[in-house]
Amino acid sequence: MSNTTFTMIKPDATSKGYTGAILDQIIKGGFTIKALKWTKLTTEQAGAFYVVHKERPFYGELVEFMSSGQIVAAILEKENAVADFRTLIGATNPAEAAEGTIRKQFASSIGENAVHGSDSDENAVIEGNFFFSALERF
Ligand code: FUP
Repeated sequence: MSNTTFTMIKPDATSKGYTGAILDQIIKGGFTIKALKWTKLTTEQAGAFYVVHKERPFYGELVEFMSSGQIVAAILEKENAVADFRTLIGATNPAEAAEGTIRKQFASSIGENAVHGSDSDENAVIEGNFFFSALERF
């Protein structure tokens, strides 16, 4: 079990002004921010980040959406970070997300679901390294 995970606040949530409220819930949920970046992905960068989903029918839409606006990327620390963060954000489809979760409150659809959370310790490392150099974390 690792104590770090990776998240992005997605373009739907940044454009609706939810960034502050989402970061507040992440911090109140017991996570420490170890690295933080507000940026925008090119289609090539979004395609590379989600390459694991390349064969899925929603890949094109996902890449287009994730490069359509600003995102906030962060490395988070907490005991049992990957699993606890996925509990905090709720199910991929906000219609199925539990009451009080970030996706239940801020997401509008399975595609535009407000936040990303790594699904394994291994992917948390890969995804954190995608966005942050050693100088940008502590
Ligand atoms: P999650 O780990 O909860 O982010 O969900 P997945 O890894 O299954 O999916 C990654 C992203 O692909 C989701 F955040 C949104 C997008 N997606 C769709 O657009 N349609 C789908 O049916 C499933 C996922």
